[in-house]
Amino acid sequence: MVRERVRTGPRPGVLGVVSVLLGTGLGEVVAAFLLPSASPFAAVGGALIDIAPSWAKDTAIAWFGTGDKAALLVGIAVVLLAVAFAAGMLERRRPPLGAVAFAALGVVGAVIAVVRSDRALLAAIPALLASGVAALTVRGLISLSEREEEPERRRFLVWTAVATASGLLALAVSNVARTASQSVETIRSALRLPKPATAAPQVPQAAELGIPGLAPVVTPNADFYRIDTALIVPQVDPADWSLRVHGMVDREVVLTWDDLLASPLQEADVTLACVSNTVGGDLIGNARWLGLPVRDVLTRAGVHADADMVLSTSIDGFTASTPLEALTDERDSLLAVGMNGEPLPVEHGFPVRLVVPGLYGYVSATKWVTELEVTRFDRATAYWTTRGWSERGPIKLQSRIDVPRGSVDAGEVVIAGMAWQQHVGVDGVEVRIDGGEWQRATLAAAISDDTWVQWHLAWTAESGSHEIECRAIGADAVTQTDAAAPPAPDGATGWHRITIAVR
Ligand SMILES: Nc1nc2c(c(=O)[nH]1)N[C@H]1C(S)=C(S)[C@@H](COP(=O)(O)O)O[C@H]1N2
Ligand SMILES: [Mo]
Repeated sequence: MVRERVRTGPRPGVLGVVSVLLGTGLGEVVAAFLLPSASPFAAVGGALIDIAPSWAKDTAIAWFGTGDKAALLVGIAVVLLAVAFAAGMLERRRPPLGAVAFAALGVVGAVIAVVRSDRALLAAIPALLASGVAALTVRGLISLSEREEEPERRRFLVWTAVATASGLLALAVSNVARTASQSVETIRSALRLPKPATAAPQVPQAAELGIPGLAPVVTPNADFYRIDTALIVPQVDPADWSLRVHGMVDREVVLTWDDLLASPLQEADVTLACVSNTVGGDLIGNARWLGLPVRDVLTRAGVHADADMVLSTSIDGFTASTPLEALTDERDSLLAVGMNGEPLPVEHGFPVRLVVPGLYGYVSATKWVTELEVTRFDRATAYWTTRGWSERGPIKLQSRIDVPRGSVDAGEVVIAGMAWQQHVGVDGVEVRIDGGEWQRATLAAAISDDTWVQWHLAWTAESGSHEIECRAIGADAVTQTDAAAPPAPDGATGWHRITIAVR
């Protein structure tokens, strides 16, 4: 027994290093996509730096140059790998102490990441994942390495190779993802957008009822729904961005970021909605957008009289087909650069996206937009229209009950919700309880016809189970239909119906 242990040499230490490589690799990938500030490498490395003796720090700096950021990171990596090596040796001699050491390091890393990050518990995930994977890997590989039989030996070699390769690959992926996202987010957060040439009127105070549980009439960017086909959010540097307007036009126009910002910008409150929103669903949000009217660039290009559609393309290849008329009529269709007073968040299309009042997002709201092709509906289709969704996508009249939810105490209860039919407007909302008479709810002040509107109704609730339904009446005097339709191909219809238990 003792002789065998001596014979193993440095191999367990190397396996410790492989395990840490795999663990931190996976942790880094998860952090890069989940929450870049929770990088376990940075967290654990930072902790090691804090506790490392100064001679170690000095040696690392002496080896790798004069204390710049890269040298510091290399230094952290060296210390981390040294600890990994030691933990591997320990695991061989006193199992499972090596694995326990990794787990402890992970807990320390998780605590540090949580403390350093503003997003609390989520930040613990990458470090815990990294240390868990490292602990399991070191246990598995070392116990496999002790088997002398041929199939086990081969399995050991294969697993060691797989773990090493996966760890290196994961580190490379996370590195690419992080450098890309950090640089564009850095550029974005340093940006100051110009003031609008045409400002939107102030949101009336009476547009916000302030009822707990009711959606706010202006959706904070952080809560705004997000829908797109992008697996990795495109990272577009405004300096590299341009918009090409071509197709059925008199002259091609290329607009740069500076051109765009130098143009007179307009502000507009517009509620975006997804065609996939189900009755009562929350794939809808309202924001104050700042941008250049699309009409202006189309006028510069000179649109041909027989064109009837604009095919917009994003940097990642998504396309949307928008009726030309919706971009040239009086409505506030924008090449938007701002959302609620800040540059577009990266996941909402930074630096430039389309916003068209009255149309579902799939036919209008192209994020990271780089191209407008003026064409015809009988000549081109777009991403979703090629997949069976309707060519035209006007937003349908809808209403939703936000409160109450679940159960309430008997007595005075506020029923409240949202109603919308962008670019047409909402005239009223009716509510009925247990299939009784329709009662007129009170509408909050509307921001505009292009936005949703809040509504409320007082209800004296008696104990038992009750069904509440709502329906809107459009500004065109048409009442919302009860005919149930699914989202495909052109938007869900039907009344929102909820059941409430009254105690
Ligand atoms: N580039 C790109 N833009 C896109 C999409 C997409 O998949 N890719 N999805 C569209 C759809 S279906 C909707 S509903 C809106 C959603 O915009 P949001 O994520 O800012 O809420 O974006 C639209 N713009
Ligand atoms: Mo959508």
